[in-house]
Amino acid sequence: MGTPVPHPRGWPMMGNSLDGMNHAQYHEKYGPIFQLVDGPGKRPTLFVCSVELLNEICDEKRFAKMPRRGGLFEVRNLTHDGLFTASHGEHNWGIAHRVLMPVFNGIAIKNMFEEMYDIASQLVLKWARSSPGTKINVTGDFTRLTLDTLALTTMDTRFNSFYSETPHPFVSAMVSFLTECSSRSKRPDFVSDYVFRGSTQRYWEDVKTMREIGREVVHKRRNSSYRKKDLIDAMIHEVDPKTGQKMTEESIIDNITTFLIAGHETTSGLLSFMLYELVKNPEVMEKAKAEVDAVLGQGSMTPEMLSQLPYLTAVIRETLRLHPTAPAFSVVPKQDACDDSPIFIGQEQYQVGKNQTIVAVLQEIHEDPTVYGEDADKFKPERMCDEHFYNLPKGAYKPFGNGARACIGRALALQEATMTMALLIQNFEFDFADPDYNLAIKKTLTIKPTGFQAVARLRVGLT
Ligand code: MNH
Repeated sequence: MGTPVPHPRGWPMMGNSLDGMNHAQYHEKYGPIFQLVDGPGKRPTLFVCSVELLNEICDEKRFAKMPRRGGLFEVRNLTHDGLFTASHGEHNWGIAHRVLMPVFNGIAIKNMFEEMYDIASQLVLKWARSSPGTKINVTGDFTRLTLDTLALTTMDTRFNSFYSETPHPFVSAMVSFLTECSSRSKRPDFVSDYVFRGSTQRYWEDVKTMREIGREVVHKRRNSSYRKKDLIDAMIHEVDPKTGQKMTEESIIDNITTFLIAGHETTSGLLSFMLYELVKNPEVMEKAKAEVDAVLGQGSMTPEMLSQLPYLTAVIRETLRLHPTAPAFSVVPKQDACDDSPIFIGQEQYQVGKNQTIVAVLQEIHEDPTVYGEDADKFKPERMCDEHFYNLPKGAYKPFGNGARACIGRALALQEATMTMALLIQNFEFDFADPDYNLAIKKTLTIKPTGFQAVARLRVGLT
C-alpha cells in the first residue's frame, strides 16, 4: 500500500553523506519527498519539498516538534526545555509560551523602538564615517546590529559590538558553542565524547559562560527596585494564567540565551539577503527609496512610520520567501508507543516511519511552481503586496515556522528589519564592492550570504 519514498542508495556506513548533493538537487532528481541517511549511525530522515506535503505535516493534531538529534538537539544542552528547543508537551515550554506571547506581540514590540533605533543609528554612523570606497562586510555588521539589539531588548545589556575590538564574552562563547553544536550533530552517535574531549570541554565551558552572564542579569534585576516593562521584568514577575506558576530561574536563563541564539543570525541573514536583492535589482531599490523618501523625508523616524511602508514590507516578505534564513524545521508523527498503524502523507500516500523525523525544506517549498508559477525563483516583491500575500494558499509561506511552535520573535524581527533598512535607504546609496559578485550561501542552522561586500555612499544633501 502507498507509494515508496525515493531514497538514493548511498554507501554502507556513510549513507548519503558522500553523495555531494544538496536538497535542491535531490528534489530535482527524486521529486517532492526523499529519504536520506546523514552519516554513520544515523537514522533515515524524510525531506519534503512541496506545499502539499508541508501542509500535511503542519497538522498539529498528527505531527509535533520533537528535537531528538541534529544541531537543535545539541543546543538543548544550553537552553533545555526553553521555547526553541523544547519538545511538544514539555511543561516549561507551556509556562514560558503563555507568559511571553503577550510580551512579543506587535504592540509591546513598539516599546522597543527607541532601543532598536539607538543601535541602528550606531550602524549608520559607522558606515557614514568610513572613508569613501570602504568595502563593508555586510553580514558581519548586520550581525553586530542584531546581537546588540537582542541583548539590549531581551536582556537589558549592552554588548557595544560597534565600539569594541573584541566581542563581548557572551558573543565569543556563543559563536564557539554554535560551531561545536554543528560538529557534534555530524558526529556518529557511537563515537564517544572522550575522543573529542578538548572540544567537548570547551563546549561545556561556553555553556557555563553564557548561563552565568544570564544569571547575573536576572539577579541584578530581581534584587533591585528598578522596574522597566521589558522581557526580563515579565519573566521575573508575570504569572502563567493557566498554572498560576512563575517561570523558574533556570527557565528564565534558558530563554534569555534562546532569544540571542534564535534571533541574531536569522535577522542578520534577512537584512543581508535583503540588501543583496536591493542592490541586485535597481528598479526595486528605486521604488523602495521613493517610498522611504515620501514617508521619512530627511527627518527622524517614528514607530508609526513603520506601518506606512508597504513596499518595503513586501520586499522583506519576498526576501524571506527566496531566502528563508531558518531554512528548515522538523516534526515527527504523534503516535502512541503501542500504536503500530502505518502513517501516510500526501495524495500519493507516502509512508512515514514511526518516530521518523520529517524535515520541511523551506527553500524548495517556497519555490513551488504550483503556487508561485514558473518564475518562482525570481525576486519580485510585487507578488507579496498585501492583496496577494493574504490570499496565498495555506502552507505556501512558512519562514517563521508553524502553529504553536511558530517564531515568537516574528514581530520583533520584522520591526527591526523594516526600521534598519528604511534608515539605511534614507541615508545611503549602495553598490556591490565587486560588480561580479555572485550570491554564495553559507548554511549552518541558518543561511546567510558569504563574501557579500558593499560600498555605501552618503546621499547628497543629507548629512
Ligand atoms: Mn524565530 C522559532 C524563524 C527571528 C525566537 N523562528 C522559529 C521557527 C522559525 C523561525 C522557522 C520555528 C522553528 C522550528 O519549528 O523548529 N526567527 C525565524 C526567522 C527570524 C526569526 C526567519 C528572523 C527573520 N526568532 C527570531 C527572533 C527571536 C526568535 C528575533 C527572538 C527574539 N524563534 C524564536 C523562538 C522560537 C522561534 C523563541 C521558538 C518558539 C516556540 O517554539 O515556542
